[in-house]
Amino acid sequence: MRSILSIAKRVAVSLSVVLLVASSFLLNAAPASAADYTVKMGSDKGMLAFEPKTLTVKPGDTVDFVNNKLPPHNVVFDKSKAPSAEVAESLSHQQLLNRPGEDFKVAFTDDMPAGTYEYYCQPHRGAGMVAKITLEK
Ligand SMILES: [Cu+2]
Repeated sequence: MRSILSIAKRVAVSLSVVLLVASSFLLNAAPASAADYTVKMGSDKGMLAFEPKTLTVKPGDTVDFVNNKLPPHNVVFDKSKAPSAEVAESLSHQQLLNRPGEDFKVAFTDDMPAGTYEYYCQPHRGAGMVAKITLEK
């Protein structure tokens, strides 16, 4: 004969399993939190390059462009190499950064079309200081 206690234990165990499964579904359904990326202007090794050269972001993410080596640098998004010329314009930072450590942040938002946005540094474009950011949805 089973005691009421052992039945109560079995009910409690199966209930907690149900709760665990349900909560893991909830966690999976929750949106990933926004990420902050850093792009160095001028590589650590002293090359005229953005580091990293390619980056994939999602809406809500922020990219911090930090002046590193061989300034001055700026960031100009190429209107002809972007899903939207308007967005390329709004992401650009024409003003030159002169001091190492200076930075500016760019936010990618849900109202921007997905795709690859190419950008360059105006003074060093000819030297190959070009890179791209892909907005993925
Ligand atoms: Cu530059």
